[in-house]
Amino acid sequence: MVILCGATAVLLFAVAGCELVQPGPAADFSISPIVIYAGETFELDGSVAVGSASIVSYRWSFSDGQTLVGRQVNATFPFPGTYSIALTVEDANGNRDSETHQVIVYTRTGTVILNENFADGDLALARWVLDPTWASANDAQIEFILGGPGNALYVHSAASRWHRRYHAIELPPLRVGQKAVFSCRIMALRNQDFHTYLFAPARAELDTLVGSLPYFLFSNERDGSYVHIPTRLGTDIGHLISYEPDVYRWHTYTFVYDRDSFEFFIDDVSWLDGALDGDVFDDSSIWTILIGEESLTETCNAYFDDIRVTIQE
Ligand SMILES: [Ca+2]
Repeated sequence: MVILCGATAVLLFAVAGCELVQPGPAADFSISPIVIYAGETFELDGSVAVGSASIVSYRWSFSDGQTLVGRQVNATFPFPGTYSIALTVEDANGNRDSETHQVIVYTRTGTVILNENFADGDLALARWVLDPTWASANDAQIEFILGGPGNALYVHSAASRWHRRYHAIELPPLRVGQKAVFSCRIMALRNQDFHTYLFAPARAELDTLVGSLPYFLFSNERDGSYVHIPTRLGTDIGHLISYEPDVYRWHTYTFVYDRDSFEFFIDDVSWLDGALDGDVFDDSSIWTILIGEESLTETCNAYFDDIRVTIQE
């Protein structure tokens, strides 16, 4: 106790008795432009750092590992996401201060996140991974269709079970006004009993619906097409739409999502819209596009092609 009091007294004496003691620097900086896009240059300006002694060094570090030196610097984040930018300044007396700002790096409108047309044949099967909980490995293949879309993914579950394939993508953060557009061309060869096919454009996890987005399901066992809307608890509610897919004809299924709502189209005709449950698009983690088919007979089949994810206004 005595030692602590003495140290405090010495410190107070030193500060009070030295009129030349100067406050250290206070780091701060500006970022322009305010909205930052992946791959595009923005400027960092540390001129707003102040202190009574001149500042001799400006060091920048980004949460993706980039480092820069200089009062004014140009920088680029190659990928969309949420990052931190830290500036550390040091003055002529060796005093330092740091300031950190969070930035969201967006994707330019019009950017194609995914464009899968299965053009490279069987190599595409490696990208579209079999869901091992549902089917055997031989229940899908790539087929070439003359006069049509060329290669397409042919899904033909030959037993009363699902065959599903999936592909992981990372959705970027959406700026206000931007939407994520998922579309897929599907052709059904439905000419017998029980047949179901699925287009689930963004599922949070493969084995649960929790946190997933609305998806499309056709089931002629239950008389029609449904848009299913998952709830926060992981169940979902099917909304019957009156669309009846005809056989041997391609149709384009499109989901448009913004941060608060969705709309579902078939061949550019709007069938259903609604609110999204929660703020699912605030999470830019990995999402799963899931496609699949289930039938009792070999003659119920589905083809998938031209799966696209784009960012639109
Ligand atoms: Ca194709």
